[in-house]
Amino acid sequence: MAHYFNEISRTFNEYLLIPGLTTKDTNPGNVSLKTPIVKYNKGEKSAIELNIPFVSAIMQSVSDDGLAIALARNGGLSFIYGSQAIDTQAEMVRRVKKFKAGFVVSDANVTPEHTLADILALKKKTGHSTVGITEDGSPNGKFVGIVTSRDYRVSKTSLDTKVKEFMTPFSKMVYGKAGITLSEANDIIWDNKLNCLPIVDEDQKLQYFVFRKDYDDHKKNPNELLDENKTLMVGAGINTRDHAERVPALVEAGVDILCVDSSDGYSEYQREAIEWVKREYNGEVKIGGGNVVDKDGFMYLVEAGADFVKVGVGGGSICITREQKGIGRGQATSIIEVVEARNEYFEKTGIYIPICSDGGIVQDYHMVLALAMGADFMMMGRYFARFDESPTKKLKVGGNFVKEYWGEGSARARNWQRYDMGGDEDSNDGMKFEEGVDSYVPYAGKLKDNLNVTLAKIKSTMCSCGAISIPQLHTDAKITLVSSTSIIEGGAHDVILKETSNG
Ligand code: RVP
Repeated sequence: MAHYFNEISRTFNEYLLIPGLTTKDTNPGNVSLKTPIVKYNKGEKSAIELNIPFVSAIMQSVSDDGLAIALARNGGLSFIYGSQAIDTQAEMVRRVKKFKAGFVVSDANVTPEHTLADILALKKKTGHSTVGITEDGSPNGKFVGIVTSRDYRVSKTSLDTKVKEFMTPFSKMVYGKAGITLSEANDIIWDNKLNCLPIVDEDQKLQYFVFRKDYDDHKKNPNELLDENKTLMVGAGINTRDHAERVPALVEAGVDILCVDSSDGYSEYQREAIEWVKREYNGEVKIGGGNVVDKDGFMYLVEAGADFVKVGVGGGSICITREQKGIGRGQATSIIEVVEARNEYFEKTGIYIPICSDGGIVQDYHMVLALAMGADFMMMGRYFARFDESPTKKLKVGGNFVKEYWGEGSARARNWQRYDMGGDEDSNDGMKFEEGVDSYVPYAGKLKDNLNVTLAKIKSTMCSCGAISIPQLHTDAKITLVSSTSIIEGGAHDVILKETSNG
């Protein structure tokens, strides 16, 4: 007979937190959101700790190098999407590892043979008025000059004027030599009253720009997630088909942690991939597994050697796996059961396995619920897709700004490896059916601004629960199920809302 689970499969929306004692020390300023991401032994510390409990989803529409840099600068970590060629994924990882605060790789570049019309088009596209002029028009080509808005007057200069006729040529420029520190670069900027200092190597190739406005940029990011060499940390998604080629390229690019990206992680393919990585790198390369939703799946991945386990099937905002295959489980129930298994395993072995809650987070308080239920960090797609830093297009639809957001199981992503069930079907031909949708999400602006509000809410909720750390929340949280009528009570009700209120 089939196994029946006794409890109903529930989502975060069906729970609320009950306040705990808030002491005078339990204030947001004292709250630490540090959290382990890889397994560790009792009494020791996790080899990688996040400064905020967020990772971004392994998705084309979410995690490229741009989002990875923004998130790591704010204390979290991105897993660069694996549904792309090995070399482009490795290149994204490399760009994050090479990122130096205050040193910007020029994203607006043309050759001296381009025209003012090209400069104006580029300015419109990138929003940047400083254009690097290189011999081949590439960001790191031989540097021959610079154009800023002070070099031309649209009303006076003809649009077909060649860049070489109005650019400030290299011979007249103050520049810094590759290898100088940010503070040395800033001294040159101040001494010469510059707005922007190009950094050039010994072959006169353009490396970076340092801008006056970024002078104390790094001081604004006290939470930065850095490795022991002070470079930003970054993760990457892998699949169970080409890991023998992909993993070495990612490791060589400097990746800090991997995660097997699969909609159903309870599989022999996944076990073999994790074992392969552990064997090949003597356990030194960190790798998470998933996704699972019960004890059996969790234990299977732990025994395979996973450094963390990712939980969630079918809860993602763009995910239609439950409708298409009838597979999945409410996110809250999944977390509760897997956490129980993790705690038992810890009791028995003294090894703590961090758990990542993946998908289905809608409200900020869902994040606190996920943590309170025992998750150590959470993976989000929709949340991050809304920001400037996500890789997708910003559009205006029906008078509102939106960003594109599509699932890895949608035809658009063509990520058949994530949904592959093995066998000799010709999966390379593409997926036979979709498990995700192509959608829009409301545009929300800069990652940092939104994150600051979210983190303030999380800290405030934790203080209400009487917890100033995630481990304390794990042990002290009090959680209740809510009835559907009490959900109505939770919103503004029985009042006539004014148009200006955002209720
Ligand atoms: P959400 O944050 O609710 O947008 O969910 C993101 C998660 O959804 C991802 O981390 C992944 O586990 C899952 N996903 C991604 N693509 C798809 C799909 O196409 N079905 N699902």
